Amino acid sequence: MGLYLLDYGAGNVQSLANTLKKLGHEFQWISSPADFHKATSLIFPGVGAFGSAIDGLISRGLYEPLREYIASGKPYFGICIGMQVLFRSSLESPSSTGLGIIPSDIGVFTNVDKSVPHMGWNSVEFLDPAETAHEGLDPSASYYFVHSFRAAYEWERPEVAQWAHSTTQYGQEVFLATVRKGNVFACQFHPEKSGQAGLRVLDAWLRSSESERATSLPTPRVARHPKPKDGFTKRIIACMDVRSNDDGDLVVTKGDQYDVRERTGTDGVQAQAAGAVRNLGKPVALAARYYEEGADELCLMNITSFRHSPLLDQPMLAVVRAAAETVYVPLTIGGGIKDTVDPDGTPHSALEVAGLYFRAGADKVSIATEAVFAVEKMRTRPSADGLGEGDGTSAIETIAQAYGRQAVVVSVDPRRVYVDPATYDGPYKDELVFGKPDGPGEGARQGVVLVKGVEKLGAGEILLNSIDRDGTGLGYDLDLVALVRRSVRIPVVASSGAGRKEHFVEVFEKTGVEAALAAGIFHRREVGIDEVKEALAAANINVRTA
Ligand code: 1PR
Repeated sequence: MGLYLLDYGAGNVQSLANTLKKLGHEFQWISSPADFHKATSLIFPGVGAFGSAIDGLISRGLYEPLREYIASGKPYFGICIGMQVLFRSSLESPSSTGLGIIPSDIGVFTNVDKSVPHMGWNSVEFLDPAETAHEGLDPSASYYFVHSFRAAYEWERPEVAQWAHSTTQYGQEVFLATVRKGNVFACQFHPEKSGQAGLRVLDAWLRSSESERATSLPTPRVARHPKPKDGFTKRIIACMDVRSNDDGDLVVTKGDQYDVRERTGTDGVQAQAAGAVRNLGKPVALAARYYEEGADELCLMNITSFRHSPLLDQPMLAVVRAAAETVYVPLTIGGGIKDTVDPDGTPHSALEVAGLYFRAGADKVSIATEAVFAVEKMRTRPSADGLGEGDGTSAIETIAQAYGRQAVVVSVDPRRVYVDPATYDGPYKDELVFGKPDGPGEGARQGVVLVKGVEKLGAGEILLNSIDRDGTGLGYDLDLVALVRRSVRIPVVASSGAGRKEHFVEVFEKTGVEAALAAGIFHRREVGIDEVKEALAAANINVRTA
């Protein structure tokens, strides 16, 4: 008897489990249809794609029992896909049949006025201002959303509107952030990834009595027209490059233009031997610090040679597991997301490797080297748009298919190379914009081919580094960032070069990117995340205050 979690075998459900433990709630996993009878309340942390969720439920014999559980009147809390499966269908997987409890269909965001997926922190608005059943939600807080498909708010259809509990605006679209009726409550955002605000939502639901929940709400039938500006915030991401030092310990390091070895014998924090791997702290402890300091997202990059190691010897998995126990904002893990082979010759696909990281507590994986190979390969299969065609086998395609494109980040590491148009005879001639030695050169242009290619293959976000700016503190490479931002419709994270809080204001104002990442200045405590956010707020840029 008691609280059960439903896991259909995809995505990061570990984070929810960690959250519940932190909140002091005991739970068990649904492992067979019979468990639904034992459950007195159920949380479905749906992660991944609509189709794979439905397929996962069917193949485990859980589809009908889930429907019966909800019909029985016992409390149900759906998260993200766990909300969307309540609908009849989704454009994401048109051949899959949803539970059909809410008589409407999940549509897709337009990317005409905004980047898609909707990835980041946004606010919610109650439909009935007199609403008292807030379920722990706070209209002044921000919650973490990550999805391309959404339930439109159909206020003129009473059979759908009666489910509407709160809405969110993204660009000029208003969609359902939460639904609530009788024993059912579900949210499109991830409370387990929404910091303290999200923990309060989960805690409130878990603590409210069943009798309270069983009462129906009055049907909210108010029109909700888009406001001029949405509540979407710009994200500040702290990045930790992790590698083993010469003693074999895993440390957070930081390069200057990707060189992580000490030149001077000091890293500004402590004296170190020249030639040693720069050591800026322990990854799990630093991750906890950045969560507490208000980072909107964290990135752990495995930059050591063990990113080529077999799965059996993968210390980054333990780092992710430990970090996910103290960090309640999204976690991206990069480095080594590729096909690997165990010493006994057993092959593991990039999809399997990614799956291990998701189950350890990562929300997104970041792919670099394999993305370059995939785009080179797709360019050998001609297509009308000139980008080429994927063959469905790349890491990007297979992971996006199983976990949804929002779980796949592609990390790009361009370096500027000035090419003289009079002498250049390389493969990208038609795509090059020849300019001054300090304008976008070949490196940037090849980067554009790469980002357009990975977007077509199914990447959900671009993490744009710059080898030239990395660790320099000179500010982001604004031309490069703007060029990439213009070239794709998925979110772009600017990285490399942040040295002052003004650099963050500048990159958002001048390029329109969705997020800015920094490493060195945060590690060395030169600028605090709170100072960055204050500067952004003062410049009228939306930020989340934790
Ligand atoms: O190829 O899929 O195994 O992924 C490897 C990943 O490791 C890539 O994402 C690549 O960017 C990263 N990487 C590889 N070598 C290094 C290195 O530093 N020697 N780090 C490296 C990339 C850049 C950022 C850094 C920003 C901000 N480091 O991680 O955090 O530049 O720094 P700043 O704010 O201090 O300027 P695969």
